Amino acid sequence: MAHAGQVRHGPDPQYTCLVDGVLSVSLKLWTHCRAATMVPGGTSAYGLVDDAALLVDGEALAWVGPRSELPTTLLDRCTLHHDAGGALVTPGLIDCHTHLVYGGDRAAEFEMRLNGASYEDIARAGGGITSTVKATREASAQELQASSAKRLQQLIGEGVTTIEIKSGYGLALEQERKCLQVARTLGHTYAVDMRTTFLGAHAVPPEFAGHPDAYIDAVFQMLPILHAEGLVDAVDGFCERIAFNPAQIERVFKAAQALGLPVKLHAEQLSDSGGAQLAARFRALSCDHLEWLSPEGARAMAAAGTVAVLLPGAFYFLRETKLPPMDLLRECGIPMAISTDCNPGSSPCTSLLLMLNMACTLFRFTPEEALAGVTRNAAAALGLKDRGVLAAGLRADFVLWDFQSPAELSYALGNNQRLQTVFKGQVV
Ligand code: DI6
Ligand code: FE
Repeated sequence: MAHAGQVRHGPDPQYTCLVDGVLSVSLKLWTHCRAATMVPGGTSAYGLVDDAALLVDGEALAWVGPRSELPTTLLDRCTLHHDAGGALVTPGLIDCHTHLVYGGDRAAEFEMRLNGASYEDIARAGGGITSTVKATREASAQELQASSAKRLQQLIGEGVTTIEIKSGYGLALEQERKCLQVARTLGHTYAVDMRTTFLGAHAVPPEFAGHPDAYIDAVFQMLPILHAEGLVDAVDGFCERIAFNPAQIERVFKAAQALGLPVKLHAEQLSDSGGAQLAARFRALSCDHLEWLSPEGARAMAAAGTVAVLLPGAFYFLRETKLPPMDLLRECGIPMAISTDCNPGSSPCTSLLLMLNMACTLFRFTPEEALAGVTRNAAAALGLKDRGVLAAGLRADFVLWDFQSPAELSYALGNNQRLQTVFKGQVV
């Protein structure tokens, strides 16, 4: 049984020292742990370091490696020494694809379906994505903030230190702004780094019913305004028969490109519409879902360095049967990430740990691939180079777990054994 968080104070908490030329007021040390650094290419799986030491300088890792190799010059300069009690340490988890800010829920719709109602019955009763758009529009920013905070806290409770939240349930300028502002505020309120993605091209709102191109015109106008307000880190779209076609998405991507914003795409979830090739042409950070990805789409993604984000929660919840082409993704060397897709319609899920398990059981990820999927590759899916592995110079975001081996993170179904989270060098 690990007992993390025991703190031993050094000789002088104000001790000042120099690491790599940077003057620091305090260095913090974690020892008595196994570190799954997730640094690729090493000899050990998971970049595992037994009996590791992690040295934190401010918000960054200053040194990571075997404790026996920690230079005594650095050891002498530590002001705080945390005994990790034999814990497993991983990078902070990254949930790289969520629609976490929304109003209402769709539990009644779920129940109706299980009582025999058809999709049309539900649509006639005002259900589906339209009902979430209505509930989101009706909710005040404060109400959205409160309901979204509960979901966010569940993810943070599982060691999530970076999260992406998409808009896409407002579908009008002031409503999309409200949702993105709520996401930004959540990021300032909780110990988590927030990335916001504009998903104006998620669905055609009721006032544009039958006129998707006119709605894309509106999206085209919203994007620069929201970007100028500092609310947009990336741009996403839903390329699907039931949403927008590649030509419509291309217009949105061109608008993003003109602003220097990176793009991502919900692609090939329910059919192969060539979204992956389109996204690759725009050097997309990621293509997400991908159950119907073709070999041509995969090759285009590989050439563009686009990450595949796989979403086992949506696959499970929609009772899909077409598996993403895992062997093709591996053969093409495409980095694979995993995320909750937290949304009220297709994946009402606030457990990234459950997604690790489902990625293994449903999609046949190895546990090592799964952990890379919520750390190193999830960082790449967000275009972030400063996190996702434990290495000197990167952000000091890491999690202590009461586990022996990293495979337990995927194996321990519904069993969250998080002991401690360190976010930007601070225990939270
Ligand atoms: N793909 C999905 O599965 C969700 N959005 C998307 O682009 C569904 C969203 C919903 O039903 O509310
Ligand atoms: Fe999604």
